[in-house]
Amino acid sequence: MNPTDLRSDTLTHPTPAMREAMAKAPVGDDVYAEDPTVNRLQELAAARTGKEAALYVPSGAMGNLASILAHCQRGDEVMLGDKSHTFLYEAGGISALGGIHSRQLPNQPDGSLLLSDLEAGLRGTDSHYPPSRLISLENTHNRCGGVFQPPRYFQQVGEFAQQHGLKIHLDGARIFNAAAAQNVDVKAFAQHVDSLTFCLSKGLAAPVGSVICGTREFIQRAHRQRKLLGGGMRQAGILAAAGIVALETMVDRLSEDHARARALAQRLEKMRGLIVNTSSTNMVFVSLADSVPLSAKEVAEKLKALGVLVGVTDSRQFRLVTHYEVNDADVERAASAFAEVLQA
Ligand code: TLP
Repeated sequence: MNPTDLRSDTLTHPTPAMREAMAKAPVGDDVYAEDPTVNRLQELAAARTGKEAALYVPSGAMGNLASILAHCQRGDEVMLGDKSHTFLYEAGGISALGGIHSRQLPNQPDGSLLLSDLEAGLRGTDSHYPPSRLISLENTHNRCGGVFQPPRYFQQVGEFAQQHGLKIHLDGARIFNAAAAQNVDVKAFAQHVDSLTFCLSKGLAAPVGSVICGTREFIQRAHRQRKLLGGGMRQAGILAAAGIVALETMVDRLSEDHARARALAQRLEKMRGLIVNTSSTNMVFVSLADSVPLSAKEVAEKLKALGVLVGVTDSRQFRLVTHYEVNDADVERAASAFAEVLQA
């Protein structure tokens, strides 16, 4: 029996339809922009987000990095959340490779940055300061619990950025989850930002890749950065074909993952020894109560022995992520395994 893998939605495998599309995909050299399948994916992504153009990149981390490098010069400052993926989990790429200074502002429980913090974070023109150039947002917000911010928030930050001559990048790795949770179109977010990256290889189940979307001129600059980072791929249509299937067939089912995350949270919150910290979209963050003598790592080992894999986010906390390969029986299996390990 396959394990129930709740560690991440990145663990999904390509669907049979994706494998078939990959096998049949017409391909060319994408560094020459001659791969018809990559070109089709990029056109589809641009149309979906309401942007002029799009660029296929190997990963979400490269999407964010190439975008931020395309917006900023060395020494420029980006304002971003202290719990943002770019700040915490992208190996410090923006500073290591771009010389870009990061200004970390506190992420609020919904993953947003307060307008008052952005205002206070603005640098003046004094030559002591790095120039404020960019605001980087994240929706859904991973480390804040898979939580989401509404389109209205993006409108407000968009107006603020315009007033102050700043650009906005959105790490929309899971932007389709944010849209599904609020029953809105992704354009509702995209229209207020200068660039966004979304991932095909998370809840949408494609094996590889993310897409950067923005103006044609911005995408040309991001294209140069992708090359600089070694992300220019050749017959990448083999991979992009799965991305097309992901966009065309996997977006509308995301609310199923959200319903299962809710069902799982409801089961877990009734258990002695567990505290559900957050449950939103396809993620549940849950902590061990003080009464539990085991660490999260030890509990995770015991769950593994029962066929349930969970993410350990700190010494007392887990992240559980639902996705295409998690069905109702998996939710039941995960809840029962927690009950057995904690004797709750
Ligand atoms: N997130 C991964 C881990 O790196 C934590 C996960 O399992 O959730 N932005 C956001 C919001 C992400 O959650 C991730 C991946 C990325 C960017 C980076 O994407 P990849 O892994 O494709 O580089």
